[in-house]
Amino acid sequence: TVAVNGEPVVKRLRESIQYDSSLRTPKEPQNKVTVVLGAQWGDEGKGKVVDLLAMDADIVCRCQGGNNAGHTVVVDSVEYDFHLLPSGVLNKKAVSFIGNGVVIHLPGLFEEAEKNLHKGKGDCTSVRLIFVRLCVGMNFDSYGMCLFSSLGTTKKGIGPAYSSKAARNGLRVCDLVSDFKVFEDKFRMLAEHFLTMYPNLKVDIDSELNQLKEYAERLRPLVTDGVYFMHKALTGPSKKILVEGANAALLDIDFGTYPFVTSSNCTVGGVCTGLGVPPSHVGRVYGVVKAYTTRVGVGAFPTEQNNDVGDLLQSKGREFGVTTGRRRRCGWLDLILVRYAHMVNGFSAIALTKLDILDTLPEIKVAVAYKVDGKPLPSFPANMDVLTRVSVDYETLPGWCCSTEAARSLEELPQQAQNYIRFIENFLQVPVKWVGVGKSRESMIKLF
Ligand code: 2SA
Ligand code: GDP
Ligand code: MG
Repeated sequence: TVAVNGEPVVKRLRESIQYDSSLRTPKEPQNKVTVVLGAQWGDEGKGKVVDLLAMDADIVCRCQGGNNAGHTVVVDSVEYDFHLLPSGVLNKKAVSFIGNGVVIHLPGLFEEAEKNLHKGKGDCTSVRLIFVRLCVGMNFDSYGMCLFSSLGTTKKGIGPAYSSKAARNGLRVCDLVSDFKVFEDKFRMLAEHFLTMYPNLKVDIDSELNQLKEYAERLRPLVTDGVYFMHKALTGPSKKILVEGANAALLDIDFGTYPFVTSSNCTVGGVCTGLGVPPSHVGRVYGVVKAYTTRVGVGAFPTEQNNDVGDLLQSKGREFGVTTGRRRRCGWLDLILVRYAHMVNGFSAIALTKLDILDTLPEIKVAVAYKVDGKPLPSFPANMDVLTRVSVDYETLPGWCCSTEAARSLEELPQQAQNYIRFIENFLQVPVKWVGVGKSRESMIKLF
């Protein structure tokens, strides 16, 4: 023991430590986050569901992905498309928070904020917080997409940005808003690395740095340490916190149709790692399911319809990529795939969107089993060769052949449409909480 002022330190400390019995009493976590996730291959209508839930939210967060995402919100006939900003940004009272799991393209972020500001209703002054551990996607990252282009990516540099993060030479917002000289050195090293990998790449390093210096100034007042921010929000007075997933379960880097996936975890685990939120604070997890299936990009798609049905879904559903304008591939609802997404995410309930797009079909098919070589598959295959070879067993349900667009309650939907909803609920053993019958906020029927 060391003596300080003649007293033994160890003894003095021991005497002053109290036994806190309350620590042993289990406590309910205070605030929980509500999560909205895509349950298929993306573009299920997450933006619309988030906008709806964000109307009384205090904080709206993005936890993964980047500006590959394209989330549409329609309010008073004005259409907004969000790529990096959370779709809840239209609620001026809510703070928008972009978490560390996101890869951020700074020119894209500022352009998006300005574009929406000019649209009239979109007021992006509520975008106040950006996590300091967030990775910055560089302009030259998109060049690296030549590596990934056979996967049908959005060419937004998502793969290279996450690759740099994993390779530990990524640049983060905390670097950008700190000593710019240190950032500059790191930036030059990363640029050299890309120039070595891609000798044809042209990078004007000095002009990139000048631009980044400007962004650093604009960004600084928006930046905070997200772990402390989220902790305070979760443990302080009651707050409604919403998390908007980007992309979807089948595009998840671990659980999706690898390698035809994106580079982040789009399932519920991405909420914890992408925001610094402990699992005990994850509350309701809503899965967004389109009433049929779409996929943009390359990869197996067992229920794809390369026929009149696929064309009808594509044209009536206006299935074009929000970020790239690519035509989306279309097919029947695949409940094997959605059930798999539910296994990973544990959905509390489902938002079933775009039911109105099925209005004119006399018969509607739903995938209920996969077979390979005539034998039923017990699970959703991890191997893409197997997924390409599956034959699909369908349940055929009668269509309703009338418009559902004006319906605002379950009872106002035709009986066949109600049966379609019940069939999905019963198969998945998850309740359907909302049904979408149009693009606008109002055309979302709440079932309970
Ligand atoms: P990336 O760019 O590396 O993330 O691409 C990898 C795969 O992930 C798919 N992906 C998407 N799928 C659906 N929607 C997305 N967002 C945009 C939209 C897409 C667009 O809302 O429409 O505009 O094309 C999205 N982002 C990534 C991608 O198609 C690859 O299969
Ligand atoms: P996200 O990426 O999941 O947010 O979805 P996208 O915005 O990429 O694509 C969904 C598209 O469907 C958008 O154009 C939405 O406006 C539209 N949409 C969403 N819900 C419905 C619905 O219930 N009915 C119709 N007709 N369109 C919808
Ligand atoms: Mg989308």
